[in-house]
Amino acid sequence: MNYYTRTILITGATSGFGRACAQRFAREGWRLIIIGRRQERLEELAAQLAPVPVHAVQLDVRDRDRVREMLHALPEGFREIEVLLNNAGLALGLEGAHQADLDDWETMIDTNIRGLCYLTRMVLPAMVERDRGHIINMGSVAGIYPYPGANVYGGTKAFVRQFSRNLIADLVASRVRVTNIEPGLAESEFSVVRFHGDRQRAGQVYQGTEPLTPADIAEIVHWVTSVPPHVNINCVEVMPVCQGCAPFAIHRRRDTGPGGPDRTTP
Ligand code: NDP
Ligand code: 8X3
Repeated sequence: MNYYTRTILITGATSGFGRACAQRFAREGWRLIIIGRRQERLEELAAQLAPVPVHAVQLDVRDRDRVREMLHALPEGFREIEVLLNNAGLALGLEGAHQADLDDWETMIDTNIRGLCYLTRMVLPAMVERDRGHIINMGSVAGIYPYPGANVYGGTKAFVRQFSRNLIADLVASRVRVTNIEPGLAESEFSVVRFHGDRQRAGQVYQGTEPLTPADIAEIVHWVTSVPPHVNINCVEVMPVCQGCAPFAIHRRRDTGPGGPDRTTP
């Protein structure tokens, strides 16, 4: 137990994994910087966590200048960030690549990749200087395994996976740790966001399953920070027991005989 001597910055703390992580680290006596776009959620969480020291900042991680300003304006007691949890992120849509909304693609790239890079690049120098720190990125099984409709979302998480490994390579001479957490099916607001607010469709994703919970993920995030300082957990891939990996998909055309309707002849 440390009594408010260590600071964690959590992006996307207004819901799901981020909020559960804030609650988990608060229980362990960490100081918290919590970030999200929904101000009322931030206030609600800060009130719930009192008397834990919380610095709440309404911020869109896609806004590079505001990320910089936020870090420069950190109040006394919150300036030494020991853990950066790059959790803010989203999937939008499940359409095939030929039908997907290009604006959705841009939002995912800007949030899951650019936002994560801004925070990492701006927080990292002080960690290297202190020779102490931990970057924890929220990847996904979608960054490892393909599935229909994951197109750009899976691509952003594959970026997070390789970026995390490359950070480990860059930081090998320092005591700064890097971990990529790669969860599978987990119930949060994730699917409501993915389906643009369609709660019924989102509910169907979890119907008849026992998905991971945000508390499960928070437990893992806390665990990777609690191993001895010379140990780096590179990545954690985690699924609920009810999830597995699909076989390769093979599409068989109905009529493949000579001259059949699906046969392409010049
Ligand atoms: P939620 O939708 O419950 O939470 C997402 C969080 O990200 C919210 O706090 C939201 O806050 C924040 N966020 C989104 N966009 C921005 C932005 N531009 N700036 C700042 N904050 C932002 O989903 P989860 O908790 O499930 O997702 C958290 C992470 O985990 C994501 O990166 C997701 O891809 C990943 N993940 C989720 C899985 C799942 O099945 N649930 C599985 C694997 C990975 P606000 O709207 O207030 O800004
Ligand atoms: C979220 C998990 O399988 O819905 O990253 O893509 S999945």
